[in-house]
Amino acid sequence: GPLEETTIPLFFGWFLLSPVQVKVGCSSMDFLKTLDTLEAFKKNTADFTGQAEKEVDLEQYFEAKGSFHCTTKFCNYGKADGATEYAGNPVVKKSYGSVSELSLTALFVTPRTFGARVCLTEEQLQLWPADTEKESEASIPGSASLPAGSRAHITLGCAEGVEPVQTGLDLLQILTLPEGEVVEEMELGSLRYYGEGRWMLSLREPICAAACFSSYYG
Ligand code: 2AM
Repeated sequence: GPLEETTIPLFFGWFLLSPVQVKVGCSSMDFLKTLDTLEAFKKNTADFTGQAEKEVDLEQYFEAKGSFHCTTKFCNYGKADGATEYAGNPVVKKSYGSVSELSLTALFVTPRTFGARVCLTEEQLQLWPADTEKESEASIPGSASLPAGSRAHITLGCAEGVEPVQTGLDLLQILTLPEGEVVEEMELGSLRYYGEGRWMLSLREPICAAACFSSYYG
């Protein structure tokens, strides 16, 4: 009946607990504020504005997309491939409601998205669907060869008109490129440029964020 049909959520993931929502929000805003004042960034704003050396206010450029979380499986209420299997996986059921620490190891910015890379533990990887990185091979050649968990991220913001699904694709794309040159040593870590408006800051100290494994129905 209709009751059973509605039990699969929009997505499963780790949802940051409220105190760390604030911490991650502040650190990421600090990064944006600094990034758009750097000479290296200012020289390369055309990918954001379409105009050479026009100033960009990154804090205005990205819109927040709901509360911070790291999606494990997008289920689309059961319509996505593998959704039913994932929801029924014993590890998923057993872990539901548990809290663990997410390790945020990098922040990245592209003309489309702003995100944090998440480095999953062996235990957290058990909740990561095996073919996640393979699904994007057609649009991002080379992504299928990346280690499982490479796409794990938190969407921190999206440019106008961009859907959050883009953040993971932008991350995978950066990871398939040769490592960019370090353009700036920042207080938070080393900033690299990957061309076409793609920036990644490897954090000196990963941000530890307590998060609850759960799901979102919307
Ligand atoms: P995100 O994980 O990059 O933020 C609801 O739309 C959530 O599901 C968002 O968090 C979004 O992106 C994620 N999402 C939407 N469509 C998706 C897809 N096709 N594959 C993976 N994640 C998706």
